[in-house]
Amino acid sequence: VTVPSHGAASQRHAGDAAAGGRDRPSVPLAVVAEGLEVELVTGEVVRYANLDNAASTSPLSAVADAVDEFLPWYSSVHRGDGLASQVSTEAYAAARAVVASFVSARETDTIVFTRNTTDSFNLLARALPPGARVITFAAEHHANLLPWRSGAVHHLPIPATPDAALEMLEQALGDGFQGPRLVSVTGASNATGELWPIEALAAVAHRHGARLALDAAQLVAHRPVDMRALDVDYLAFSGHKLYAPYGAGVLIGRGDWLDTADPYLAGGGAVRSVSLDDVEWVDGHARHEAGSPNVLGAVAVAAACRAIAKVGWPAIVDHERRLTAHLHRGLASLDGVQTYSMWDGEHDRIGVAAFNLAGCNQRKLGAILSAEFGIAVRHGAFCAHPLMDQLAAGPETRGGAVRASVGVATETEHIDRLLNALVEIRERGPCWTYAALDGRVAPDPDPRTLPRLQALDRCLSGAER
Ligand code: ALA
Repeated sequence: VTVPSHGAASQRHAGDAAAGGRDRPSVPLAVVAEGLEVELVTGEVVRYANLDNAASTSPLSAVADAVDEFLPWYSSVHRGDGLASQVSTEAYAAARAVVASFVSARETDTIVFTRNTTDSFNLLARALPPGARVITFAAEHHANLLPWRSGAVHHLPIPATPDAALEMLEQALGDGFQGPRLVSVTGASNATGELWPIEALAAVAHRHGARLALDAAQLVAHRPVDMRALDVDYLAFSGHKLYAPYGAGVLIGRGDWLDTADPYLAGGGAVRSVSLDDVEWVDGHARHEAGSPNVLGAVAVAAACRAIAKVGWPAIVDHERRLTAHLHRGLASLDGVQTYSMWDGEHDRIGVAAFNLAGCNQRKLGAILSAEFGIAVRHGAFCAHPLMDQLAAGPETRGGAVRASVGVATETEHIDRLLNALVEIRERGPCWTYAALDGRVAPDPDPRTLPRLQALDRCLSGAER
């Protein structure tokens, strides 16, 4: 085993000084994971460079504080006579109102707390009227592809430009079908970060009498989402990508289909009356939220919405645009690095970049970045197999890539570290040995010790399966 000496790369990435080198995030939104340090295979300890925000985010400190303060008062919602139950019931209702205001939902919209975006789309798929047709694009995340397959779904090909998306939709909706139709599309690609023309797509959908559902899983933490201005009929997102990873997501939208559908979950809380052979279901959000709700998750989502609204979008968008430009410019300047986009030319995007490094498969590259540089990325097809099969086709990449993604806590230094790491790996390969292990690539040997988390250890140590 050779010991890496990472300062020795012959060619440092040129962007360091210009971009300001190591800095603090310019957005005053602290995350709980700030200052996290990780061990490298060399034994060196470095600050963790989390470039995997598109998958999941650390909670904002404001979110964790709100949840911690609430915990002693946690109790049943709508089910108890105790004071804590009242506090919980009010917190749950207030969380719904905060979320509604954060995305400018209409007064009449139903707001259902779900588990995540996937859950939200499964609920909406189950609430489609009989005979409804769904139209979506092949570029979608699996959460916005698979739930629709229980009915009639038409997949439009990946458009060559945003305008082509509008033309394709126009054509698809002009087929004379008279029944209910839903167009379901992402706001920002989780693989490339590119922003879809949602307002224009909604206008096309509505002109043809169809509705539009927006998958805002990737968008909602990075750009303002205004349901009224965009004129979208449904909106789905996840708390865990919005700095509120406590198990709640949201589906917001028009109540008629939701009130007519069978409850997503059958059980207590969703009913007005029950006899042994009959049941009367309630309308509104409660119809689809049977069982004790995830009030902690809902409070967390609301706390994240409030914290973001307080800081304001300009600071967040400016910070992320600057980092996104630095990331993409840096990757484009590196020989041997191929990045992926659906559309040619300059398009606005959130801070996501998918790329491959020639000569190093993506599984191994992800492992090296973690083990030798303390950088967290995701590799693979990002639950967007049809998209990545097209973008990263070829025997070497086989529909996969490495993805770096930024958030409010990302620093220029994290991106510089990634760019420098790619130069080093390209020039001299890994400095450690790696082996396939349980379907992934891992350092072999792996001398890193996992952190001792005492409370967690007390609950989990000794567990065997
Ligand atoms: N949808 C998440 C991602 O893109 C998990 O990584």
